[in-house]
Amino acid sequence: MMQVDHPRMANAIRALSMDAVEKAKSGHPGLPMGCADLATVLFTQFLKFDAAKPDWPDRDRFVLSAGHGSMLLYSLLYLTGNAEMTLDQIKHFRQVDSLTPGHPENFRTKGVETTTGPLGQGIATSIGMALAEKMLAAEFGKKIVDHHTYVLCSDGDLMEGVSQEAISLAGHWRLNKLIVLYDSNGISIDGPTSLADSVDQVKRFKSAGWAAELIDGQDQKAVAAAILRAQKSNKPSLIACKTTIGYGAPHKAGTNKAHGEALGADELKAAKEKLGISLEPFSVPDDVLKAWREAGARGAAARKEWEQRYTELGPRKRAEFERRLRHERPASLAKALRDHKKKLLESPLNVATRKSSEAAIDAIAAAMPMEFLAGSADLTGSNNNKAKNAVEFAAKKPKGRFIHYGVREHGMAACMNGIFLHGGFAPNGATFLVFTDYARPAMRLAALMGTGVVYVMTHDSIGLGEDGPTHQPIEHLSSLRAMPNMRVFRPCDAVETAECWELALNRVTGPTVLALTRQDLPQLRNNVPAENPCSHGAYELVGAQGDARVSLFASGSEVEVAVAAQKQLAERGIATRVVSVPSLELLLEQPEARQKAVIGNAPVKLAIEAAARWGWDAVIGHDGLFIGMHGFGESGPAKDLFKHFGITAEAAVNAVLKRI
Ligand SMILES: Cc1ncc(C[n+]2csc(CCOP(=O)(O)OP(=O)(O)O)c2C)c(N)n1
Repeated sequence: MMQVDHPRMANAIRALSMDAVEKAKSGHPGLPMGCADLATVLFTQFLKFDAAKPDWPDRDRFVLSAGHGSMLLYSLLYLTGNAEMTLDQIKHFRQVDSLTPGHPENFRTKGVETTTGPLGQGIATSIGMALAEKMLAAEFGKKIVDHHTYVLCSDGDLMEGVSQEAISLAGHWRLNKLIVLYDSNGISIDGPTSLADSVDQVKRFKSAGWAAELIDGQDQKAVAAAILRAQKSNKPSLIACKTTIGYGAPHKAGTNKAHGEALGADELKAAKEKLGISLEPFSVPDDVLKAWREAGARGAAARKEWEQRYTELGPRKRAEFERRLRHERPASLAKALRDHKKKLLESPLNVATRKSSEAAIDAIAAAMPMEFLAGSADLTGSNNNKAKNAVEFAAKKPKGRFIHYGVREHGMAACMNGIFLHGGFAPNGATFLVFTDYARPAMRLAALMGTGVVYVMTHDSIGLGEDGPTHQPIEHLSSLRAMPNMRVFRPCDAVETAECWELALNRVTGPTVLALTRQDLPQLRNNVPAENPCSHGAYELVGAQGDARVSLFASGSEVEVAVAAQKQLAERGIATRVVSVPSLELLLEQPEARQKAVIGNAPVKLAIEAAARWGWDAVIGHDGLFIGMHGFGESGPAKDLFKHFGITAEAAVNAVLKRI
């Protein structure tokens, strides 16, 4: 490899980052300038990757958790020779349609492993990647799966609460191939971090079971030595790197002025002069670029050796490995669910949908035992998402496929993103629906990135009863339905639950919430059509005799209420139909003709859902009738609560009679 001074290599990152931010008149030069040294060491000496094949399965993962420092990553992609990351892209930093958006987006830019920007998410997602590596290595062998997950995080990442959840899990699981470089520059937006923080991060990580040390992050030899130590550790490693934000900027370095705005022409010029960089914008000396390109090709040999070993794996194992990485479901899944649904028709299950879900999971896990990766945030017995035969995962049991996440909903959701992005597994995680609030930032990133994860969210309404209003979700269904690319299913019985599970698992371009009841429900469906009716969001469950004067719409547990109301209205000679709406937003995504056909034109439209009305007007109209919740719930037995809040068949009948 050709020899170019380390400072000149690092300065190429600084130059591109300063220039790109200056041209965009927006961005964050401070982090790339401060971290250029440690990133140069990592990318030229340690990171196993081949710039020509950024998706090589056994590459090391690099997560820039401090996504605001995106120019660091874009500079590295360009310098190492990522084909799509041209200098032109760097010049279009933060512009519409560029591959260089403000914060790194994995679905836009090859070589970006995950979307970061909301601080804390990157480090939390990375534990899922490291976990998936550990599990997949145990299954397919170290010859095929053997890579590190490196993270670069900032002060802000470590201030965010989700980092604690992630750190605790990584330590407990002994994810020793997870190596976090912490850009400890002591500066955040408001000023020195001492304004709001006095945590000893090394002690913090050590207490969570990590190897942790503090080094000079501007000293290339110290960084290299620390990474070497980390690679040998039997614990996850924190390398706290003391750095100077905006390193090289004569007046702004070491201050919050270097954090999040262009340096300005004078400071930029002075910084370049001080660092010995050409004043010509976006220029990288030929020998420096060549050395960087060599670093980018450094992993090609390792990649080719891996390909050889991979060939030796044999066609069956290879096909399985590839199918798993593609997130393609095994053919046996469809059959398993078909058989399960047939069984339901023969012997109906009149149980809570969380229990129906458990029955579906048993069928699913039998069809995909190694990739169906469930877990719960300490509510396993309530969420019912542990398959009968599932083995619990532990640091020393990497083939276990049920994860006890502890009381860490946010960490769980972020971890699931990392597992999915790594590839090889279909992760699902469980808690109470109301606690999606605790997981929401990671759920939003899942929707944005399009990770096909499943949230098993039980206790989905006042139907959970005695735990009261703190535990009873009201606005959650509406708010999750409002999130782009989030699918929400609220099945009404055991058959719909199986159908929704099937749709959830086959949805690999975005996340799915399964909202499930605590209370028992009758099985309403006695047919299983070839085309999954839930796939259109809604369908007519009970038809009217003659032209319908009333359409009743309901989801989940309230479909039972609607069916009872329909019977009473029909007895009074009022032609009424019932539409089951397992997914309101999916119904609203259907072509107009189908929506019209399902919604129908009965003069009276009534929706019943034990939750907020938001969203239902699109079906029932502004003047439609709604029976549901208008405020928080209350503690009491479920049956009493439905009466108390007027969510009953009688109330529905009365509302219709008043209107008709
Ligand atoms: C969850 C979240 N809250 C707030 C922000 C806005 N923000 C961006 S960077 C930053 C803090 C910057 O400090 P630090 O993490 O130390 O980065 P550095 O200044 O060293 O680049 C904040 C608050 C964010 N991106 N994410």
